[in-house]
Amino acid sequence: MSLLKQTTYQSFTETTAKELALALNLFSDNPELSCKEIGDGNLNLVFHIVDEKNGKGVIIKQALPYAKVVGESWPLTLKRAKIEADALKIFGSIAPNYVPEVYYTNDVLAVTVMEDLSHLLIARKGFIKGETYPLLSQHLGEYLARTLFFTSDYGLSPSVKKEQVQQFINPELCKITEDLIFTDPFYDAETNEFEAGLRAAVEDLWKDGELKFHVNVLKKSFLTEAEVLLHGDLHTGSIFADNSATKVIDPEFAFYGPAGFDIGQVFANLLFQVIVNEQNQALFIKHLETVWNVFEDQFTHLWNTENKENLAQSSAFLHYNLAKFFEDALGFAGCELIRRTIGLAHVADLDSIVEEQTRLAAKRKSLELGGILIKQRKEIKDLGAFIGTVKGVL
Ligand code: SR1
Ligand code: MG
Repeated sequence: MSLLKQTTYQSFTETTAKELALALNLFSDNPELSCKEIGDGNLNLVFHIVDEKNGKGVIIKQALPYAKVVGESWPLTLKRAKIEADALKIFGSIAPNYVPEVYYTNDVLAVTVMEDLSHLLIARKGFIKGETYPLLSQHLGEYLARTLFFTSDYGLSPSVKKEQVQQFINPELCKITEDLIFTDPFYDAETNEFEAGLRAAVEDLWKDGELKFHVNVLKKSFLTEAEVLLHGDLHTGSIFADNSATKVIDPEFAFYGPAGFDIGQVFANLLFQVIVNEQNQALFIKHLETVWNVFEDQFTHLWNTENKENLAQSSAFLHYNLAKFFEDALGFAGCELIRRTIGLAHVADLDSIVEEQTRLAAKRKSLELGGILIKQRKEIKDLGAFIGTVKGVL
């Protein structure tokens, strides 16, 4: 039976991925297709299919019924493939420059076929190789402003927004975040993973009642505040880039949540480079500033020109929202810094540092900065204070 008509799920091999690409007629006549599984994320299979005749390629992404990073003992819903495809379509219509084009989706096979981005590199990998991607923060600021405004109650009508809230109910993937970002790193959970040299710092964190109070407040916001459609996993492993282009991929964690969450994940993952990349530290601090400045400018513009809610068009209410997003983003960034250092699913920015004392020092800074951002987010009122706080830890 043609793969296109299949009524049950089967996980793909390089051969079946190629069969699907052929059945979809995505290539010219008699293509000579090659296929390679290139997925290096935590959850999915990713096939890169190329017509060797002309170099044209597509990506086929397939969700596995379990979390690849742990194995079959951690079952995971295939529905995430539909969430991801739907989110790519919505984000693509709002911020087309920054989202890959979707060619085909199949909910039974949990498959999305999309634009080949293999001319770009995953930003985290590029950073570790020494790239700095000068336009990345401008692009991310614009992506954030457009996606967070146009999916809010103010960019959509409240009734359309409520339909989207329903469409993006994503309990299993949200539970991963609730556990791995907001819960497990703050007690002696089995999922945690850290080296012996960090134990004292980690135990201090587990004993810090004030920190745990603030993490509870942030977790409550994540659980309850349906402000905007979030990407939900916007770290630098979810971004393809080169010196002129930026594409945001992998929104399988998408759901309606607090706007500061996506901004905070971008902050935290740039902060890892601020911490580890002494040579380019000033450039990554500039990236942090640019993300927020561009986001604030463009969100303000959209608020003033595209707002569906007349009463909301007040500068005081706009500034109330921006201040809330900023405060939340600092807190969420703090949680991301801590979880990527001692929880499940680390970042190569830290783990690839070969020299042990240098690596441990970077990880301690990440934990310290994370704790400060969580506890002092209300006092860190603006970008200048944020950067001052970061520099105080370096
Ligand atoms: C079991 S999933 C672990 C992590 O991988 C994803 O990319 C998310 O960041 C998640 O927290
Ligand atoms: Mg991902």
